[in-house]
Amino acid sequence: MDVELQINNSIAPEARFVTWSPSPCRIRVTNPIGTNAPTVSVRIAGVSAANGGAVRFRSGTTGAFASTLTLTVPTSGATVSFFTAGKFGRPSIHNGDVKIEARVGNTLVGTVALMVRIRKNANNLTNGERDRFIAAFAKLNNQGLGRFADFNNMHKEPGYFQAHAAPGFLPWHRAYLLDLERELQAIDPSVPLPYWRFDQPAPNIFTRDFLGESDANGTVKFRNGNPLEFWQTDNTPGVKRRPDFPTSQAPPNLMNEAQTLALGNQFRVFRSMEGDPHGLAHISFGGSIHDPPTAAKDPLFFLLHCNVDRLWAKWQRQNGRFDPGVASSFDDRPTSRPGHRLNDTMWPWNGITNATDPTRPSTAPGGPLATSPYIAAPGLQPRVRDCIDYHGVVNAASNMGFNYDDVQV
Ligand SMILES: [Cu+2]
Repeated sequence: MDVELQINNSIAPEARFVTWSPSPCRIRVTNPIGTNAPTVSVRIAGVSAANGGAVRFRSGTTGAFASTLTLTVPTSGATVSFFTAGKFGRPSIHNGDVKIEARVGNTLVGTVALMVRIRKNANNLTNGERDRFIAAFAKLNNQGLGRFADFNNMHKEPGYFQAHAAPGFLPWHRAYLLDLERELQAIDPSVPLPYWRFDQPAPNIFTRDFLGESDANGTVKFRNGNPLEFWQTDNTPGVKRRPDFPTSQAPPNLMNEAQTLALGNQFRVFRSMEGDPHGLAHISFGGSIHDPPTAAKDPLFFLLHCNVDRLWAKWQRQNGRFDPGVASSFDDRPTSRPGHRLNDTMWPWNGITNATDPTRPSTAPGGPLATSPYIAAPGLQPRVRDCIDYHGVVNAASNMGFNYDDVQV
């Protein structure tokens, strides 16, 4: 007998990724030889490699997860649903380091390898995780000729007020990071976006093997062989970044995580974190990351913003702020400019330019938001409201498909 295990209801290898949130899965008998019974009892269990990811299961949309699950599967070939989630605290370190085995009695009847793909602290990555990330990022840049140019252009001056200084700041950057992360994953699906915890020392990030070491002139130096050594934006090679703090330490004077999370339990108060710590993290450097219109020229920008998004995610969990329909989850005002109200679509993914709406920039770089092989949300032209319930707490269909290593669901 053989069974087929479908992760995210798909047989495609590109769909074999899970987070802490439940992924819909299916099992079916593909070869019934060995039984005449109408159904068979199949037990599934996760098998983790050393330091690999770990998974758990449940049969329905509610209830507790367990390390094994017994399913009654028709021998006709009809599918049976179940759910798989990564076990919190046990993310993968590479693709396929956890597998699901299906057994009838003691006989192995099916297996599938997958990854618990989770955004992690960049300071703590394995060398393999680090190197796969910078390789994919450098490829997206392709020495200035790649699709990264769109991401740089999206964050330049004309788009400033689409994304900043208003309530949509956090949702806009959440969509922006996901768009970039999906492009990285199209290059290497084992790559999640890492974050820079700017309130803690992160010496491993500012090295020649990772995001580079700044010399006295603010030129970032990479080790020969680091794929970021060919980084190029706006026809200028290299990265300009001059830390105002010793990179063995955290930047001083910005709010730490506990202070940020204590800002208050209403979004309209919490969003002041756009200034401190977010803005202060940016201006703890000279160079391109200092100013919003040039900040996205520096790969570090995306790790800084990943931490901003993580802080929001942590605050959302702490205060239960996932429901876009509840006022405390967002600061929705009719007077906010377009792109910053709950039901507005966001530029540039909506493709709207000042040809039809004078409040929008003259171009909309990059086109629609990147798709995922198995996640429908937040859609090609996300609205602000599509970026709030990011892992599907209120509505499973809102799951954007990412989680953080230290943010429980
Ligand atoms: Cu920004």
